[in-house]
Amino acid sequence: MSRAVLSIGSNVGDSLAHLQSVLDGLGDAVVAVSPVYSTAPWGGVEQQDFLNAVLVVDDPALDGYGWLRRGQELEAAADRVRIERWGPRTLDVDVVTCDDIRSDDPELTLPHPRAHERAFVLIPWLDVEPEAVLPVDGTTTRVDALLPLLEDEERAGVHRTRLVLDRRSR
Ligand code: PH2
Ligand code: MG
Ligand code: MG
Repeated sequence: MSRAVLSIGSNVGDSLAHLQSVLDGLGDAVVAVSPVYSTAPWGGVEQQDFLNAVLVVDDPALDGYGWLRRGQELEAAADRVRIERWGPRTLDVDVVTCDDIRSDDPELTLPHPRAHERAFVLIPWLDVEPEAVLPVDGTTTRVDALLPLLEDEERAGVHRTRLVLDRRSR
């Protein structure tokens, strides 16, 4: 069994449709879907706000690399082009955690090395998994304890919307 937490985001084109394409592509593997958030851009590049959400997914056939590849396929299907680090994109699918795997592989670092700094990941994650934990620098910490460590401004840029992602195949 492999259970992963995915952070999905978009700020180019029909962002809601791009996020929905992930649910459609992953189908029955999707266990939980957070609300959709409108989020101020993280990382210093001036650009449009993002839509972000977090999914919990489960598929016995996929390991961490399997989730990475599935995410990359979905990004490619959304015509994603890599222009600038932390810049605008039609679709980004990031593996935040996969089971209890820890990996230093630059291609797939697990848990995601910046998840704990990003309110746009932590806030929707808590919606779907209030007891979530995340190892940071070797110490496993509750996600609800990580959130207050962020700057007020970081949290204030994350707004819940009324937009809904649909688990159609269930
Ligand atoms: N993704 C980035 C860079 N900055 N900011 C927000 N708010 N949401 C994102 O998904 C995001 C970002 C590159 O992956
Ligand atoms: Mg990303
Ligand atoms: Mg990415």
